[in-house]
Amino acid sequence: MKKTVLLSVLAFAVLVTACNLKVWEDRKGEVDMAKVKAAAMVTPHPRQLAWQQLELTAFFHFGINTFTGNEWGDGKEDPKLFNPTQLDCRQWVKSVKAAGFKLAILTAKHHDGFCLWPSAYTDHDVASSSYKNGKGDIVKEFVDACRAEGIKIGIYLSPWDRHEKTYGREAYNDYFDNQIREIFDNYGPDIAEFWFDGAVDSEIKQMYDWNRFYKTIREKNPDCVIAVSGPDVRWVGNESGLARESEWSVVPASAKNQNQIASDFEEGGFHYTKPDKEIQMYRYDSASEDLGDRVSVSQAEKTIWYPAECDTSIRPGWFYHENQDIQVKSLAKLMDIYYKSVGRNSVLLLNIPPDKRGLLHEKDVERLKEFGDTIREIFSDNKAAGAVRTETKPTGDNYEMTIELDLGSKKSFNRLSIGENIQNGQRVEKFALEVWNGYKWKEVERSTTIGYKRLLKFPRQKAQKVRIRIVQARYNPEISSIGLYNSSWY
Ligand code: FUL
Repeated sequence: MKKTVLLSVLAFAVLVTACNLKVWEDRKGEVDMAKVKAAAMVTPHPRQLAWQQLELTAFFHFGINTFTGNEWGDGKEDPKLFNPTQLDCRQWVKSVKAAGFKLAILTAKHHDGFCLWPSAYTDHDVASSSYKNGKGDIVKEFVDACRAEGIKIGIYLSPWDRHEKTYGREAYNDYFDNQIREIFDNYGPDIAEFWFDGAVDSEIKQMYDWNRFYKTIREKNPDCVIAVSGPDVRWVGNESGLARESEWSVVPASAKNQNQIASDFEEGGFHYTKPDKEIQMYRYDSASEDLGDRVSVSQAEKTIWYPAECDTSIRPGWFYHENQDIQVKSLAKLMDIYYKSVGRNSVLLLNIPPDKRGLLHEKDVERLKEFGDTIREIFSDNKAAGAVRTETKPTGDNYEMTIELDLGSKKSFNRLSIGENIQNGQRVEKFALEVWNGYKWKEVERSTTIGYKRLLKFPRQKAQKVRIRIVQARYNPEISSIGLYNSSWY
């Protein structure tokens, strides 16, 4: 009996060690150190930095689908169906604000082409609906609510339009560009994020004039980030809200415009970096696990700052469906998503779909509150606040260094929050958390990238001295923040 227990303990220890070692395993492939170092020098544009610092952003999928029960409308819906009875955008915005969200994005036009504002360019809009006898304007109510609550404004416009007759022709580029202008002129200019969905499932092929749309947005508000099918913010590659174990904000330039042609948009001029065919060779799929690693930046002609956004819905669907009221994600699930998105160098974009009344459902509101309260509770008491910090100079080809914290007295903690000064780039590739157990340093956890923020969960430790050991970096590491927290549940 004793032997079995001993063997199981041993097997478990071997397994844990093996898993730990795997974290630092390098992908096989050619590495060009000059390119790796060059990637460490790539820095964010101020608008990208401001966006990264938001951490939590909200998505509101609301439209004709809310009333038909569809996820993708075909554009043939009767606009009269759109009729929220108790619309209150203030309630949406207040709920997400209370949970710590800093920006909210509204689906002003989804694939069905139905516009939530009275557009001068189509009749397939709120002006043809029953809502306020066609006198309503959801986009206006939404931006007013955001401004009143001090929440940044985001607008989603689907390039794929299943209603608009010009779709598939050059004239559609005029239509779409006009709508972007209309949004900025009527509801801007303080739109902080513009979201161009990459989804399309159509026989009709539209050649989008992306550079024209980007130029319009830059003209209207240079501080606005353009996301997904845009040059500033990258879709993480899944709709589960999960970033990669190693999430790089510096990636090959060919990762841009993942779903479209690989045109390269730059301030002051646009050009095609390579013919499409060649790009395919080094083209990284948006879901590729290796995006941004040493091998991938070594193959890249050029690397760019293109940080990841993790989108997911609090329910199975993006739009509200009554039968999903019992499928609102659990607090545990949301917290797991938080650690694997915000805690992995990404921004979380969480969708909470307003219902037919035009309100966030009570269940979702309650879950949002729990989510916000839990994050606040865990991360409000930093055990490393006021710690004495000493660090060694980076040495060798791997820029190894240690940062030691003396907490003043023994403290208990089981969460680490660590951040790099990304204004100067993202550099750390491998690091470990260690604690002084009285006679030697004990390794608690190994991890890879840090970037803007990395959160680690590990068994509770009690120690006065804590050390971050940077094992491998692309250039001199600059660790700007270290927090230690003690969480009872999540
Ligand atoms: C996808 C769309 O097809 C979904 O309906 C949803 O809007 C999601 C955020 O993006 O591409």
